[in-house]
Amino acid sequence: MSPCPRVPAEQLTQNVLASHRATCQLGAEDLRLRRGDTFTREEVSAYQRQPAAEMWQRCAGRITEAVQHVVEFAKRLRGFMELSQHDQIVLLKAGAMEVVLVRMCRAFDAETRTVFFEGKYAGAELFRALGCHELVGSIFDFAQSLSALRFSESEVAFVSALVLVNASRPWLQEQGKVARLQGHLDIAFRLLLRRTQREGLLARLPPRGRLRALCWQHIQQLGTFLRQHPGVPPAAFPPLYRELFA
Ligand code: MHQ
Repeated sequence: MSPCPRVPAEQLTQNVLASHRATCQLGAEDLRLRRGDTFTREEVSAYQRQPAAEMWQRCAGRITEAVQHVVEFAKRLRGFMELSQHDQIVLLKAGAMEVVLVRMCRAFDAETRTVFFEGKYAGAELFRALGCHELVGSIFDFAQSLSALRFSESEVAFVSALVLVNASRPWLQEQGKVARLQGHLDIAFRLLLRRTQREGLLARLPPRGRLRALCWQHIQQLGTFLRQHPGVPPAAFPPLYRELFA
């Protein structure tokens, strides 16, 4: 048997997976075990009876926590901290919420169409008080379509890294540097897929525009909410959430 030298691509793969594991908030096994632990009808209706403002703040709080973990993921990715601070911010502003939506498939049970939220699995109807039925439905549909791909943890890690390190984001200062990092990630991802006989996955990934549209819809809905509730100051939302979406 020939010795297996640690090629750089392999080290990068280890780094991407370790960064994901350290920052994914919820353990994959844990999430799987808790499937079926859904909110009772009473709990669901308590969420539904909340004032819209309260439910928006709750969700914004959870999304902000998730975004903070994505920022931590980025910082641990080899090469990311070597980009200019300006480009780090551009990539995170554009990609952090997209990564949250990719990560959602880990916390999603396609059989029951529920997502892990505040300790239990919740269906789309639990979020009714937000008043953005269509957006929530689209987010659930997206999670459903990713679930069908049956991602491994390594695959979620690479898809997340490649959503983030995207040289075609507007306003980058050192596009070439980002493109180089993206290229390394891309090669390592393809090697992993070949090794695991999952090459078919690439063709089945949702088009980039799908994620972009969801994030844009989220921003539009926040705008609509703020206009319809002039009594709710934007300051009621976490600063990072405001900075990204308001
Ligand atoms: C992450 C953990 C995580 C955290 C938050 C329009 C609006 C304000 C919200 C979860 C949409 C409602 C989100 C909180 C709803 C679809 C949002 C609210 C993976 C993703 C996950 C589970 C988020 C999924 C989407 C949720 C439930 O590691």
